[in-house]
Amino acid sequence: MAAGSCHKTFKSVLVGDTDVGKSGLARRLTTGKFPEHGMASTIGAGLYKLDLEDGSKVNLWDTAGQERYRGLLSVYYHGASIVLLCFDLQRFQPESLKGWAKDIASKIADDVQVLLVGTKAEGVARKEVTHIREETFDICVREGLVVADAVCVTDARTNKGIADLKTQLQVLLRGPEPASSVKNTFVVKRMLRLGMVESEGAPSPGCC
Ligand SMILES: Nc1nc2c(ncn2[C@@H]2O[C@H](COP(=O)(O)OP(=O)(O)OP(=O)(O)O)[C@@H](O)[C@H]2O)c(=O)[nH]1
Ligand SMILES: [Mg+2]
Repeated sequence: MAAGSCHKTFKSVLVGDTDVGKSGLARRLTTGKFPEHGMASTIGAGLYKLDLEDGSKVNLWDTAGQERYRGLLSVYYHGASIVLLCFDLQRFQPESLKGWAKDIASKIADDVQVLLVGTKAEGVARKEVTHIREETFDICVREGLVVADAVCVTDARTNKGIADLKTQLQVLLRGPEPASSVKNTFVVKRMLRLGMVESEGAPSPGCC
């Protein structure tokens, strides 16, 4: 930590298929701007510096979604606090998300938190977004990937959901919820529905 600084710098990683909008999101999160004229597909990874309102600093690694770079991902997961698993709400591909969930679950350490981030929400009906949110949770639960109790719905081009995503990052960086609140999560609600747990909690959906 730099002298005089009282905030730790966290590591976070953006992953997901090529073209889902990871780099656009990284730009919007860190500069407040969207690259309207497009960006080249990422090669390897790019590093963005994100300063959150509570003073937390995040080194945000924007990884390449193309298949040929997948072998590098373990390096980026190492030491990360949060993995942002991004998927395109306009062209949602459940099979692909399943692959990501399985792969991440096999590669990350127990203390890494995973946040689902839907991208390109512009023009996608609310009902469709709700359906996709539920499906993403179900896929992750089935693949054994523990995810945060929220799916962030964003559109980097229009700035939709960006402030909520930053808030969610702050919440996750503060650390895990007390065990007593875990049984009320949306994830557990989905697990109950899938018959993966038996006892009933008092679920309240979390979303941003
Ligand atoms: N409508 C809309 N288009 C977006 C958004 N974010 C990105 N795009 C477009 O989607 C395309 C791909 O965006 P990128 O951010 O480069 O995608 P990526 O996930 O970084 O792709 P790789 O680097 O290949 O992994 C570009 O044409 C962007 O302009 C968004 O929030 N809304
Ligand atoms: Mg990119």
